[in-house]
Amino acid sequence: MKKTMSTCQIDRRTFLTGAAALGSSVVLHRRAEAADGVSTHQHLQTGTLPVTGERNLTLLDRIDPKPTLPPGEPGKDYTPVITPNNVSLPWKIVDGVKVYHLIAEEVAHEFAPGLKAQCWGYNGRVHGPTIEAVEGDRVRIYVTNRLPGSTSVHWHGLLLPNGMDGVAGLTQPVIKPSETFRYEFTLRQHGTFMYHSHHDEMIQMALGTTGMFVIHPRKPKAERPDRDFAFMLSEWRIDVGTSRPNPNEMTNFNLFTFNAKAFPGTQPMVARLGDRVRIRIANVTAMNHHPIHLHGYQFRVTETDGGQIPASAQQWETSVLVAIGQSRTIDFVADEPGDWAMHCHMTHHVMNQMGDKFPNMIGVKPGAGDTQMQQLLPGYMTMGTDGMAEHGSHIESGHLKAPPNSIPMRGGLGPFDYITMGGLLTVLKVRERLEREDRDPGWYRHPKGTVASVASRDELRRDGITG
Ligand SMILES: [Cu+2]
Repeated sequence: MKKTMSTCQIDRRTFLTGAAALGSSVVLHRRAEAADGVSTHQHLQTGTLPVTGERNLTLLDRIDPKPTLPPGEPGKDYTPVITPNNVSLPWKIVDGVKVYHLIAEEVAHEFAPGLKAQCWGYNGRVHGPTIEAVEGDRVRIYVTNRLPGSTSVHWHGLLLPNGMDGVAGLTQPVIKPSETFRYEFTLRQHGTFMYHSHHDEMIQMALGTTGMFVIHPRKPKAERPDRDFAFMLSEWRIDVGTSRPNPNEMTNFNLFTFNAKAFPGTQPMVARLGDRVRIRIANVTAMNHHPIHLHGYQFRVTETDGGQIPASAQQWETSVLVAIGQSRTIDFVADEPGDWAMHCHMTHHVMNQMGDKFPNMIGVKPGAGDTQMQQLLPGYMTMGTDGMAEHGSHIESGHLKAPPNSIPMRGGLGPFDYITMGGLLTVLKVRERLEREDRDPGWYRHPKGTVASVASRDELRRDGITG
């Protein structure tokens, strides 16, 4: 037991009322181990600290338990998470405590090539870097406010002392511009969580002040994943030609993002054939739930933000609905090579900067109208009569010019044709061999005969297909 005590814990003894109180925290740990033969962290995870009958336990022990294990180490205690298009927040250990520093500030952010906006984020990023730690770690997070207005940070889903919850006005004063606050608590659970501003929420969150908080289990029940990806879903209103998200928007969002990137700005997930893959998805959009669909695989939904789902209750799915304020974690083995789309299944959420204030052109026959219009407006072209698929490809080919600081309503060039999805679309790239683990391997090269293509006359005749 002594070996696992951190310096920090020793320091914190001074806060306790005496040896009896210290003893009780040790007993607490041992009891938990003895009770079910598993480990303390599972009790901690559910928040059901086995305190019944512990007369010597102080209130401070209960609301702010001290760490009984050394800080978790990447590689040894967990497989570090990959946040596509983002990074994990660096930390250092001071007296057994993991120390982080978040700086809330204005950030010039690119959503996809061609579209930049002045957002609010942390440490030069939108969203903020992923905070990554291990169950049982004690974390100390400094938050410096370089925004023009006051702010605070809430640790969404975390079990912690009330005064560390970050709700400005309710559990703490606001963090004024140029002030730095200290948050400190012991992580009593594992799973996928978030952090976000909890002051002037509608404005600040709409501008990007959110991030992910991943806590790895101290002793995982299941095998560790080989690839562990984390995504935060967001939605924005950025009118064409403007350069700041409009936080007043209530319903008509026109940009939907994975880690604040819209396709084709999304960095793909890369995995080796046979890898155990975990994908964590968190949603702090303002108004929408997102059913995220992965092609080519069935996966198990293994965690909610309430912790691991017992194996007997895990469902096999092909889409997972992530409601606002929730996180969901899915696990599967990447046993099918290829480029597999992962996207929100709400079709308007795979659009970029789409307006809805135009007439329905489906089936309209312009006839000589285009030629007449071109006399007044050179280059005029009626669009949308057979759908909107051509919009992006017209821009790509130079037939249409995108307005300044905007991206096509849909997609980007794929290996075969123009991909008519933007927004909440990314790609899982599974390969037999990877030259570089962290590099996009390019488009998948399909084995001969495995790509859908125009049917030949012989094939049609052979199978009796006419018309
Ligand atoms: Cu969606």
